Amino acid sequence: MTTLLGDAAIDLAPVLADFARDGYARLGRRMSDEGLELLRRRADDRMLGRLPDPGLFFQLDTESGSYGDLKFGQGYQGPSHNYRKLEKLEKDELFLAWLRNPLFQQIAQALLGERVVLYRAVLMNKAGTGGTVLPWHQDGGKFWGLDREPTLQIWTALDDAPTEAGAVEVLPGSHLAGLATPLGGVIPEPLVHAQSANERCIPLAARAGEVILLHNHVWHRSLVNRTGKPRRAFSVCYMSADTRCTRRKRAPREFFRVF
Ligand SMILES: O=C(O)CCC(=O)C(=O)O
Repeated sequence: MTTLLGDAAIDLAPVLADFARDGYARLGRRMSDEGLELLRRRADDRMLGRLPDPGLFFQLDTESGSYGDLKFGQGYQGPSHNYRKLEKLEKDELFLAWLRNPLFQQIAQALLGERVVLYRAVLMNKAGTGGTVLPWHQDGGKFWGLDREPTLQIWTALDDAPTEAGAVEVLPGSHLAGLATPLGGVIPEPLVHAQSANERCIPLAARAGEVILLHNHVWHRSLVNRTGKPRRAFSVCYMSADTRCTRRKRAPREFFRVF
């Protein structure tokens, strides 16, 4: 397998201290140029249907940029660069190789213990035509159907993501207050105003290949892409292998073992 990971060494202690305090931490540029090239091409291949589908989840984006206009449950709808999300990317050997890289292993095991599983591995795409606003949210709560809260997501920019491309924005330290609502997910507007989140947020502009740790409870959002170029990122949620799925309507999920 080609080397996806850059070779610069990193001292993790300050990164993990930032993560604990702020709910996010920058790891710098970690994916090699070769890795970027491969994963971008693979993202295109998947969206354009150039490869057999191993059973990925697809969600087409809106034309309006409005979150309320998103449609769910429609799956793959033919070749398009305008898919907003591709999930289950652990089924793709290149994305799997990236999410299993030794740096991520070190971080995940330091934070979660030796045995680590995957909740999700998602390509988040804002096509050159704009994409959609992703409102303030937390990635956890009852909606996720887990017996404990997930805490670690590792986000990798596959393209440059300056603020005007719809970079991820965070409200630093907001994870320390836990879930804003028991359900989790999108944060109700009155709470957003009460926290002056729109005024106090920090945009995490990133260059292609940069990696950012995101605590699931840190309030985060991303706006539309005004650059005319795609803004793709790969986001992976890791959990302790002790985590159990609590959903009842369907058979409980068995989580994919990563490390
Ligand atoms: O990349 C984005 O626009 C959003 C990322 C995000 O919400 C996540 O990784 O949980």
